[in-house]
Amino acid sequence: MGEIRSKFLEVYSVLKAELLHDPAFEFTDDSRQWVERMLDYNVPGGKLNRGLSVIDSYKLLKEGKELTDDEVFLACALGWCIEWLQAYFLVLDDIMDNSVTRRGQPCWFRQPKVGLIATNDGIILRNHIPRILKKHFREKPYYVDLLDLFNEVEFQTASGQMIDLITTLEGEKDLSKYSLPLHRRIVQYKTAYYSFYLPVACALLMAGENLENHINVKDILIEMGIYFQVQDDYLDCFGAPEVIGKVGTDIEDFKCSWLVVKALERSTEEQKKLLYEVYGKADEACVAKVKELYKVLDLQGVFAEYERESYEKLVKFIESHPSKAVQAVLKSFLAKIYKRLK
Ligand code: DMA
Ligand code: MG
Ligand code: MG
Ligand code: MG
Repeated sequence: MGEIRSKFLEVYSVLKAELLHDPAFEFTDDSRQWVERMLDYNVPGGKLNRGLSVIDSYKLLKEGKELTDDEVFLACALGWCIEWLQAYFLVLDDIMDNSVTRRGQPCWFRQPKVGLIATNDGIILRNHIPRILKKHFREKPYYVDLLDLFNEVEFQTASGQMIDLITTLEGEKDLSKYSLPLHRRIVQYKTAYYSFYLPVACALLMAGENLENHINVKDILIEMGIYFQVQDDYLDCFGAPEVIGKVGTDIEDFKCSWLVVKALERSTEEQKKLLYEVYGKADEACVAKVKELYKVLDLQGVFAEYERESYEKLVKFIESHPSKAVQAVLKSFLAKIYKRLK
């Protein structure tokens, strides 16, 4: 395991121990065990890309200067705040998307004795973030900006989730509303801000920067986040469940996925008619028909082309940035996700 990764995981244990002894709550053995199990189940089991990116980005912004132990700890703590935010969104997303597995194990709400208690666990996860920030950042000059950043990004993500969900309302399912601009709007809000802008924005604040001076960095990261969610949509159908750790539900859920938008664009009238009949049904045969059509329309090829084009565009966009340090941050991000299989 990389040195940063093991340091990062050490900090998880520290933060967890602090939260399990939070003086604002009189824990009983039962309640402490519940929170510990809930955290271990939902927070550290992912790729940790978002969290680790804070440390990577901060290092690159410091242009090779050795970080102090304190700086490493703080960058890790911010990274974990993003992983906590992600855990909160995923616990609730899996309920709303009626998903079965996540990160190679049953979704939290599917655990015996959890069920809809998972909604409150989501709220607990969300509330841990300001507690971590208060404990470790209260005295920092950028504390208010940090709180504001997490609040803004949470709002943007929840708003993206809302538009993702209301397009699938029973009785209002309408494929004719699905288009690239709608898809873009959904994924920009539900994914790009928290997954891409947030880690870099955290690193910039720690480095003493004013976020208002970095609007172009934000624009590049949003484009990268959109590309990342197109990959997620693609993997939902074409990824290997044992690699991505989850079984796709976008077709059953009538999601405005990049794949269905592309399928609509490329279908003949007859193929469209079929899609209108079978898309969004929790029925194996219907799902199989959608997947068959995706194959006939060569969406795998269309995606490969999209992936190549996006990569080239992003590299050009990054290279237009005046700062080499910022370019390095953005390029390291892009390298992590290009052609990802999970
Ligand atoms: C996820 O969208 C967005 C958030 C904010 C969790 P999604 O439902 O496509 O994610 P996943 O495929 O991981 O369930
Ligand atoms: Mg989901
Ligand atoms: Mg979802
Ligand atoms: Mg998905």
